[in-house]
Amino acid sequence: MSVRPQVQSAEGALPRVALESTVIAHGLPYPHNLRLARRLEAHVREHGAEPATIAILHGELRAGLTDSELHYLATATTVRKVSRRDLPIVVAQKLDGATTVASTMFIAHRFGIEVFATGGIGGVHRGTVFDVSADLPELAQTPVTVVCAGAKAILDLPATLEWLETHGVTVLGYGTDQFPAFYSRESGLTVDARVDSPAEVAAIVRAKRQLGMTSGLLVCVPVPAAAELPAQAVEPFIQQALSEADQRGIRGKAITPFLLARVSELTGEASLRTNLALLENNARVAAQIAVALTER
Ligand code: PSU
Ligand code: MN
Repeated sequence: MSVRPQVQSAEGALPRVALESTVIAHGLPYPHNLRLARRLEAHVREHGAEPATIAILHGELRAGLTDSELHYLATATTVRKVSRRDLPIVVAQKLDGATTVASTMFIAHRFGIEVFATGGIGGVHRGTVFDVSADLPELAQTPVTVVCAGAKAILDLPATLEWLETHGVTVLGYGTDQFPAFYSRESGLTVDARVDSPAEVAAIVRAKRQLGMTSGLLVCVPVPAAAELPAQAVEPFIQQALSEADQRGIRGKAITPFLLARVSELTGEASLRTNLALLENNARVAAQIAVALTER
């Protein structure tokens, strides 16, 4: 395991925010992905926290990457998408891996990082094939606060919320009563509580800790209104992407990157702009929460 010096010296002092790398290597096209990776780190710093982009390089768990390592993740085609089940393989075989929400949470927790910003979490997929993202059971078992824009709209959102409820994951709406739908601010589904400040989130994290609960916490931040895509506008494109994935037999870990890329093409990159805007916004909120957690 290895931590960059600035991240290391921040231990116990500077609040830290973990960032994932699957969105860089598999979620967004070059050069948007590299620009985004750099911007997320800058937003976290501007808000008083230290960013720690998580990845696995030559089998080593890493928290905090150099700019050339970010560049490598954004351009290499040999970087594997690593979820929890892939971790022992990439470590033993000394491979390079980009981490999903699940494996980023796992590694962040190993490094003592409590707050993590992402775009949209994985969840229960639509359709008849049984596919539930490893992000959900990770939220049920790893005590990291995940700041997201809800679950990706390509998923079955009601089923995803039901799964989280069953497994005891607290779902907060940040400035909203609704579970946001990634590209859109509203889904018609409700969260467990609305919070309106980083301090309110920090109080809930502390209460969870005092109760001895070892689950994660989901903080759902709606995409900024100016970048929102109305649900009715994106839904036909999601439907089309889903049926193309079905026809082409795309399954397993390839399905999420395929759907995100296809929806981006079909919306003339409008969904790409929305995806970037929500990621940047989540990094800012996550940094504010990390700072609030260090204040007593
Ligand atoms: N959110 C984004 N872009 C992404 C992802 C999330 O805006 O690329 C990634 C995350 O890493 C998430 C993963 O953990 O998609 C989910 O993949 P799967 O459905 O295969 O578990
Ligand atoms: Mn899956």
